[in-house]
Amino acid sequence: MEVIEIDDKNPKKWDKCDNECVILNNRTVSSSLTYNDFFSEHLLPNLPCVIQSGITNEWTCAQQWRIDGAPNFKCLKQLYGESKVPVANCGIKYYNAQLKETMKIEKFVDYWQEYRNNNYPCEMPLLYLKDWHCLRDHPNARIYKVPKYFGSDWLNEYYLAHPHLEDDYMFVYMGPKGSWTPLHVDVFASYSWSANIVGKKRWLLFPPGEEDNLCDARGHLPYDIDSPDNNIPPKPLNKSLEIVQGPGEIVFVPSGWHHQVWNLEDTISINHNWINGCNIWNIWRELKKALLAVMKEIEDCSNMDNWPSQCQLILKASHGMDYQQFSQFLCFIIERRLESLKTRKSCVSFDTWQLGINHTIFDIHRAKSVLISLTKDTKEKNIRDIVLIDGKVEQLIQRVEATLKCMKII
Ligand SMILES: O=C(O)CCC(=O)C(=O)O
Ligand SMILES: [Fe+2]
Repeated sequence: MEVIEIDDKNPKKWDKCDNECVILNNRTVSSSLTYNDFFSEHLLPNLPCVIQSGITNEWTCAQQWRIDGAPNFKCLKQLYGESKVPVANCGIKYYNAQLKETMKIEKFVDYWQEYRNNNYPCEMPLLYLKDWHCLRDHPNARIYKVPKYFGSDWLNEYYLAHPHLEDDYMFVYMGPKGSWTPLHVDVFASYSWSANIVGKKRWLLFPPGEEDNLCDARGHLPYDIDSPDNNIPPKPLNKSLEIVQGPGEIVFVPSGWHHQVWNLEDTISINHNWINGCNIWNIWRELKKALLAVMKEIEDCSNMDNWPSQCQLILKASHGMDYQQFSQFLCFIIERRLESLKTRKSCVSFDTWQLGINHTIFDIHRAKSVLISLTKDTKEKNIRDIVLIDGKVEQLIQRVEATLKCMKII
């Protein structure tokens, strides 16, 4: 098992590098880039890149799912034909997304083959299989190995350790030439990575804040950045970044960057959403913002007894996570890492990557500082008792501080 580690032991240095957001000139990086360099040049400053092909070639899915540079339809049907998956219709807008239905892979592949064989006729619908939890449906199929760059993934670590929650953020996307994903920012403002097994994608990425220039007069973001119907004010869109991602290449999408994606050819990709110590402050900021929006939305009922709990319920439904779940998530990450320091046994992610000691300390430091901020916020909003049910969080913070002091880290 290999170790993922960072060079620096000093938490003060990490805090300074956050969110510098300078656009790099060269965004293509070699697959021999070290973990430490990816950490300091992309994760901490929150900057995108394309990792050259070389990593995906050895994956089982790359061998099974493609044939002569195209999707291997026969194999996909044989292996997964009976799986039920979400399929979007790229031609039908439903609220601010594409209309989705559930379909068997077998049926989707039959459609795809027919569409391709008829040279993508406009009379046929344009369907896109998205957000398929392939690993959850086939837990023993070792179809790919998460690249080391994405080995520190608190979100999927949490879900893999809590199988009863029956969720994760590890997906497969497959769709014909022309299928696309509307302009969006990823769930919780998480990072994503996307590896092309077959085909080519075009990406348009906007650094955080740049989306404000895309809004219409009513403050609404466009659904399709290419649509002639957009009433985007004539401001120069000088800060977008266009990427064409070829077969085998992996795109790293930073936290809070809006993006739109088009499949330029028949394409299959593996996509994960993830959170770690580098973007955890962004995740927390977005959660706070989302709660404020909910509070504003239902402020006319604020004299109801259980108004704070109602706000949390709506937050969970609309944002996907509430304060309580977020605090449990942070506590889980800290507990695991404290245990690893105590037992001198590294945390292992995806059965593959061992977290180095500096990385373990970095993770604890980051999770703890967000947890302190969360505790403070719950006190200010007078919701401490519905979020932090007992005194566990405060005790954990004390234990972390004692441990870091003892290791002469703070
Ligand atoms: O490939 C796509 O269609 C969308 C991918 C995406 O939005 C992501 O990976 O964050
Ligand atoms: Fe995305």
